[in-house]
Amino acid sequence: MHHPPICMTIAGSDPGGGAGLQADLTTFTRLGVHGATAVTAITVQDTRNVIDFDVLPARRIAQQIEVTLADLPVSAIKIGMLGSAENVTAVADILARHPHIPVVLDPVMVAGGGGALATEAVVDLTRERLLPLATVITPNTPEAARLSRHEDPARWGETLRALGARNVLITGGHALSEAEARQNPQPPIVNELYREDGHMRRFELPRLPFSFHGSGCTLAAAIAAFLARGRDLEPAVIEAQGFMTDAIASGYAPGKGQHVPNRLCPQ
Ligand code: PXL
Repeated sequence: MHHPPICMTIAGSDPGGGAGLQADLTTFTRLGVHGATAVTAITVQDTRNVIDFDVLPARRIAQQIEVTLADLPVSAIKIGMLGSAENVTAVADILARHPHIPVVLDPVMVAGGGGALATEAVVDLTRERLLPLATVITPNTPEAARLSRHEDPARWGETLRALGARNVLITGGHALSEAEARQNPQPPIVNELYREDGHMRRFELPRLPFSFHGSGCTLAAAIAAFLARGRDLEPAVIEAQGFMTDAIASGYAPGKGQHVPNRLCPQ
């Protein structure tokens, strides 16, 4: 029987529905892709900040992924919060056995409101084990600095590619200095795609004067959805950025804190 393309997200839960696997599933659905999930962590947070979280045991996460991959023809995998070093290892071991499935890795370190979602050990193992398995990684600028261990932003992209990520999309949504933030209108968001052919392509997206929760998850999930629909990497990135621009432009604050991208936006 015919069915939509299938994406799997390996991610943590955000009860407010703004980020994490809830963001991934709404993005998949909006983009016409069936969403499968492996839950890695249960966070307790509101639209302002993370209050607490529990991480599931690595064995339970591995089971969710393995049972699903044995049953469903998953066309792309998106990875978000993994929560523990053991989980990074377990996920890397499984991905290494499925080299034909494209992987979009969002190296989640902090929540939109600033709360830590990854330990130093998680960052180190992500660097060593997951980067070499990723079709594309989507770090924001603080994540790119931490993963590459480079102070010079001009070196982040190529360093991350040298560590094994096939393509690197460094997102500039977090990059405003205080002086830039005072400018009116605000400077655009600049994303840089370091491609596997060694070339870099720069994209400018409009910036809105709000702090967003779930934008990194949404972009990475949209790239995975377009890959599952059969796009090559660069067209998938371009279409995902177009979707993000619409979602951000019609974003809203569902609670008392940050805005979320409007993933229900018409396309
Ligand atoms: O956007 C990063 C992120 C990923 N995963 C979970 C989150 C967040 C941000 O808040 O809550 C579960």
